[in-house]
Amino acid sequence: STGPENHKFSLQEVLDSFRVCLSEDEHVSLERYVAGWRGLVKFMNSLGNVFTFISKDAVSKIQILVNFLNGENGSHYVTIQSMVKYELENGLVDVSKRGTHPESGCRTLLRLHRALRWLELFLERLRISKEDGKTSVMCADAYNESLSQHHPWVIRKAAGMAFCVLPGRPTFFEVMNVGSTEKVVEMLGEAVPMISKVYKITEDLYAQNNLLELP
Ligand code: 1PZ
Repeated sequence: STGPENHKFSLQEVLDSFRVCLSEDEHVSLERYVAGWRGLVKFMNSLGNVFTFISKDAVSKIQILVNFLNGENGSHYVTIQSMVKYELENGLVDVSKRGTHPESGCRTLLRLHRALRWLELFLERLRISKEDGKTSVMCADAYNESLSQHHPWVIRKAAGMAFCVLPGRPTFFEVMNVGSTEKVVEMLGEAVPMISKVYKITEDLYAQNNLLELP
């Protein structure tokens, strides 16, 4: 394969995963969604060790989904839509409180889905930021507007501390390995609407099935 793991890392390819995970009829490929998350984790790790407590959680959620994909019922996990249908029809989801299925595909993906909203908001702030923009502030604002609402106090505190040590905008853009600032801005201009679309499709699917508050 020519995935991002085989040569110099570029955030462009990672964000491309979120474009190619959508089929024409708006089904979301779970394998490609997960591949996108793998790349994001890799990117986050390249920012420094302080982010490992965040990436560890993402990695364990990615692994849960990969296990379903590679498991004997993998054929039901081809798209997010088929996963939801299969798990609900077979009573594989703890719907109101944690019980016999604490690690369903549906609840696991919901955590990544909520984080995807943070990513969308953060990347959009980054895109429109000026040269002296503070990544830590953009990151915190995006977080407070989205993911933080689903986190207890202790996690919010720890996340806030991690944001403070985020590298500045120039380093951040460099680590993306996309090219000049203009290139990064252009790339983000294409990537953010795709992420937004994947987010919206998943959100609608979860809303229709009453899955937005899964424990
Ligand atoms: C580039 C800077 C990275 C900032 C990332 C901003 C998000 C901060 C999130 C802090 C997560 C802390 C660790 C664990 C949290 C879990 O409790 C929750 C809920 O899962 P549960 O406990 O119910 O099983 N996990 C999440 O909310 C998923 C968090 C995934 C974070 C992925 C960040 C992706 C970063 C991409 C970098 C460009």
